[in-house]
Amino acid sequence: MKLSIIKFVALFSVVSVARTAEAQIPSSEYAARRTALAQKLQNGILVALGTGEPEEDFLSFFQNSQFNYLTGFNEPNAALVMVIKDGAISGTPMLFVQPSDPGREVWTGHRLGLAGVKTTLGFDGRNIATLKHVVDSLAAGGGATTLFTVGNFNREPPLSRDDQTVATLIGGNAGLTVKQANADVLTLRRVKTAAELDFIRRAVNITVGAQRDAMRMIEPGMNEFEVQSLIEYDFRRNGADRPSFSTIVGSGPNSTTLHYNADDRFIDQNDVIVMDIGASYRGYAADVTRTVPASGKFSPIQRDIYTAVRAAQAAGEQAGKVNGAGREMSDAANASLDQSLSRLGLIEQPGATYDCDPGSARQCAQRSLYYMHSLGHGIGLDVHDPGASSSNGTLVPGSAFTIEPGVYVRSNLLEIIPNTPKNQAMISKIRPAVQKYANIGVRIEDDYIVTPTGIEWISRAPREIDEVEAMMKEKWTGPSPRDASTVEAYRSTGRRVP
Ligand SMILES: [Mn+2]
Repeated sequence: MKLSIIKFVALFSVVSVARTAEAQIPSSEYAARRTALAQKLQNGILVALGTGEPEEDFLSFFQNSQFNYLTGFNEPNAALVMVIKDGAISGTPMLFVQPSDPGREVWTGHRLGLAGVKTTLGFDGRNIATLKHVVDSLAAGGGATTLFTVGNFNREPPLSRDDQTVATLIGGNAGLTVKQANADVLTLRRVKTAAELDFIRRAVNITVGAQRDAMRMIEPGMNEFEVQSLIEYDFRRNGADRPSFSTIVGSGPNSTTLHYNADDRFIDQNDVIVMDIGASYRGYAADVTRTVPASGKFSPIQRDIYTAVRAAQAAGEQAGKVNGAGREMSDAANASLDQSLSRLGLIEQPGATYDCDPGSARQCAQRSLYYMHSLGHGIGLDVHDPGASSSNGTLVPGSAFTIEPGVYVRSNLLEIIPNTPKNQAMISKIRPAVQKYANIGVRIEDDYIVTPTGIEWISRAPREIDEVEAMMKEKWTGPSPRDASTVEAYRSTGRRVP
């Protein structure tokens, strides 16, 4: 079913309603971000492109993170233009937007329009239809030779929508050189402000609540989708915009697939279930994983793997220091995992390697047969956000990141390893353990922020074995009651802009 959009302009009188939209983050903070960007770019014209209208009807619009970071503006088909001279913004930044159109707004919702952009966000509001014309005159009049661009660009064909827009903008402006400024914006996004950290904390708290509810509800015979739906219900009713990535509820063999998200298998009594989930709150992402036994009690073999992963996570946590190297956390987690995997017979010994290509040219850690991702990543506007993490960078205050070791024993592991003499020798030793632990996948993922005085664990869902089992024993009486403080927090941070 598709509705066609009909213009109703003639039927509706134009009434301008005063709006009291507050920015979720103060306008002054957005202005400071633009000032910092101007300082990096020094001289030129900056054009940052917002996300277009979704091509299919009925899909929700979400502004891209780069444009959101610079403007806080949440309507489609917008562009930010600012002239930068000697590291400072010259004049008022211009925000090119879709003009008010009451007939169209009947279908797609309220637009701030040119005047609203000025009063609400402090930009010089312009009609998006005039973008090319204005860039032409800036290029001709101001003597700028560089057009800095922020948007979604492909390095090679097919050209993206934003590539095409930039091609149009430089058409006829032979003196203008295009330079992408995406990396400069990403650099600014590495360190989060207090307001950003507050939203990350809320996203994480909502996600922790969903983990607790899921632990209470799970029982064998349920489908993964029943668990997924409870989690996403908890997200939205507590004010989350949406899941910050596809909800992963993977039971049994699915627990060993890293990005499994079909979420449609019936859960067996002997399964573990990986729940890798995150709410997005006012644009900011959480990312928290728990792994639980369907039976409510970890079996001895499930306990073996779980204990190994939890020990690696604890080792990573302990190695983290304010202003230290993220890499040290990874190294500590790897060393811990090597000890555990060796003890369980899953690798030959700590530090052991295998031939990871058939020509035996490349050696990989045997650990990576079971743990093939990095220890963590930054979180922020994107679930994989720029910034220091437990894998790399320097853990400066304002960093927000995950620590998420895992061990995944795939049942066909030994069949997909290159067939070389060295690997055959390894396989003969590890085969019994691989068969013993087949189809057990465990990931434990928590979120942290770096303050001036320490690294704070902010995702306090049950995670020790006894805590998880105790939570699963709680009698399930339905979703957690409505949390008035969460709803109030949503109200007090203002509605999204617009
Ligand atoms: Mn993650």
